[in-house]
Amino acid sequence: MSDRLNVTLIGSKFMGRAHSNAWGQVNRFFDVSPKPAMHTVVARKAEELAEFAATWGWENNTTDWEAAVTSDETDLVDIATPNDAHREAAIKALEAGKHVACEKPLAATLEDAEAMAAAADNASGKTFVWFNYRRVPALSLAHRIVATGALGKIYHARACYLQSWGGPDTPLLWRFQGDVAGSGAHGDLNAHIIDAVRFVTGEEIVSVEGAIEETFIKERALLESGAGGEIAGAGATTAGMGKSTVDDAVLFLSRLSGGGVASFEATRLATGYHNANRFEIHGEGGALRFDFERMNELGYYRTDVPGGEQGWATIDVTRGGDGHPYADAWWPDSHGLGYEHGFVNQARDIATVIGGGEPLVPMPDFKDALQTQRVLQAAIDSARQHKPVQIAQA
Ligand code: NAI
Ligand code: SOE
Repeated sequence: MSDRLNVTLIGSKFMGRAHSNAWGQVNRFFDVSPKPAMHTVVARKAEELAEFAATWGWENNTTDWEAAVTSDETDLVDIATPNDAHREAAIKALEAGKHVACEKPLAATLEDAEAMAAAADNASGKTFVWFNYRRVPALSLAHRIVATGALGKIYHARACYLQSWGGPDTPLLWRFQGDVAGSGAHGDLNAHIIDAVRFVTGEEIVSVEGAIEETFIKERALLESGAGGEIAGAGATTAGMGKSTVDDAVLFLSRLSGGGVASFEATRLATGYHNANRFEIHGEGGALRFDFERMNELGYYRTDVPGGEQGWATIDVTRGGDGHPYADAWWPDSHGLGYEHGFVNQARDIATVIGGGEPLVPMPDFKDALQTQRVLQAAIDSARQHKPVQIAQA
């Protein structure tokens, strides 16, 4: 096998930029084998593509995704398109013998996710899903702490993902179109925190006991041209109104495989919060808490000291010298990491797994992400049918 891993990326906007940065940085900070090479970027607007490719360092660019995905020169297909486009590109790539790294949620629907996982089962290529927060050092460390047994039995997991960009002025972007996104805040944000709870606790979510799904903003302005700025569509020109066909918020209660309980809340209308991706885990031997808005910190409450000395400690997780995951590859201790580092860390682990090595912390593949998708679907079923829903386990 050549030591070069030719990456073909589909998508050139928000995640297109985040992934381009990751593939561009990974060999500078990590010594991986095979070495990712930025072979081809694919997007729909030919007029913007050449400049994008030049800016980020892609060797080739094309609007023909099928040719790029099946090309003999492609080793890994990286999918950073809206959710409804994941299935076709992933299955085409797997059938062509490629490795596939796909953005979250795995798909717009459970049916698509099942088809993708089945295709992965029958393929020679390896699969990966960009649940990037697993590779934020605080989450990686939380996973490791729980894995040592330090928290003992887990009683509670409490997770929320709170944003506020989805107000009435935000136009009818693809994230508000059910046939493209599959769901709203639910698949967009609950997917991350379901994955985080599964990853950190090492437990599965076995049932949804009750759920609420709400669409507050029923109609939004129709886009006339382009999508405007990233996520909230700022600067887009609009004409007329159209129906939003996704949730703005979904909240649900669950049971964990170890006997504990968990709550989840995702919304894009939490005025005052911009990217509050949070969890708290309470076990018999201690507790952990995290908030992405303070991503370089992990809260840890230990009960193995005298009661009078117990209290929340705030760990600065960027001390590579003290063994914090991924931190040693970056800057001297306590020099801070940002959003983009999680993606570079994941690029490191994707290349390592393709080369036959081990990721620093567990990597979600299509089968793993299908389990998160089952939880997403169970929450919607529970909300719409007003009843508890058991979740099939892999
Ligand atoms: P975006 O709207 O910023 O960019 C989407 C890109 O896909 C654009 O280049 C667009 O031209 C292209 N595209 C759209 N439909 C296509 C199609 N049918 N075929 C080929 N290309 C198509 O969207 P964004 O924010 O980059 O989201 C893309 C994916 O990444 C989604 O699945 C989203 O859920 C996920 N995402 C994940 C994040 C994370 O934290 N891991 C953060 C943001 C998005
Ligand atoms: C918008 O809600 C968004 O960009 C999501 O699509 C991402 O998955 C999340 O990580 C940040 O917010």
